[in-house]
Amino acid sequence: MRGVILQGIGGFYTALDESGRQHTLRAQGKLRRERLKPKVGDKVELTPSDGEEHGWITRILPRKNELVRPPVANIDVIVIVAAAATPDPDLLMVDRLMLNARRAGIDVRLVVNKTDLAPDSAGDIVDQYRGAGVSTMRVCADTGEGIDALRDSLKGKVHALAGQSGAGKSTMINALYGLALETGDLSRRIDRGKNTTRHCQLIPVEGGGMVLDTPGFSLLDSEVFDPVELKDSWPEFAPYEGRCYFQPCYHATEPRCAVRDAVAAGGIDERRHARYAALLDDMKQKWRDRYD
Ligand SMILES: Nc1nc2c(ncn2[C@@H]2O[C@H](COP(=O)(O)OP(=O)(O)OP(=O)(O)O)[C@@H](O)[C@H]2O)c(=O)[nH]1
Ligand SMILES: [Mg+2]
Ligand SMILES: [Zn+2]
Repeated sequence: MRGVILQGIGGFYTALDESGRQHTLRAQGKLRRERLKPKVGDKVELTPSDGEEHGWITRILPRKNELVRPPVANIDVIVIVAAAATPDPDLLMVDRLMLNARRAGIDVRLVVNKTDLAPDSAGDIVDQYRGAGVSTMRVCADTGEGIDALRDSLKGKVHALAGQSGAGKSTMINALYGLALETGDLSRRIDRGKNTTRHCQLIPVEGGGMVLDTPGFSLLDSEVFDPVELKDSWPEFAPYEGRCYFQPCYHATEPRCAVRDAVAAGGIDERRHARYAALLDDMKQKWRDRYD
């Protein structure tokens, strides 16, 4: 029998089988010995419980993509949620999430929430991502504005919401699908000293898709790779590739750089380029330290 893992806590997994039944499972010893750890989103072969407390996961089917933190697999779309205000949007974090999604081979979208609080800031964020190869939407999870269009665009897909703590991911999922996930305001978060959402759970929703709520600050670890590859994840640079004086060019501080010229001429957003340069410095450092 086959199923998909919806959640895993303390070595116990919940899987949904093809007929819509849920199973409590553990990973078979064989998988543990091979250090194959099931992830949320994994498609598995399972043996249902035969009256015991749980059944068994006997095989993990090949993954189309996977992430390390949170440990999830087979995600179709990562929806990055940024608040127009409260909290102040951290666009460096947005760019980091976008990079990690792209490196993992997962389609990515940007949704700006809380347009009720700061419509101008929402428009400004969207402007910064023109040409960045990411579709953007503006919504208000509180009033429901834009929520129908967002739901339509995600129909039938396995989608994960990621982004800053307090951006409104859980509120948005509740508005999209009539759920009642726990949400929290800032004071509550500070009381707890962490995110309101604390673990990952895949939830089947109308239309055949599934949604994954993730805690803020997840999905931020990136692998360490040659920094010269970083620019490949900034589609707005692509039209200028090969036109710089130095080859290869990092498009950061080099003279006679076609990308920097485009930034100066207003063809590429200056702030998005500045964040790229910051992430590049970061990756150069990590690359130098990779054997430490
Ligand atoms: N004004 C306004 N407030 C919103 C909107 N969406 C969410 N909020 C509020 O923002 C706060 C944080 O929302 P959550 O949904 O808990 O945020 P989260 O992104 O899930 O946060 P973590 O689980 O900590 O990562 C709550 O008080 C929500 O009521 C919106 O569109 N407008
Ligand atoms: Mg949440
Ligand atoms: Zn260049």
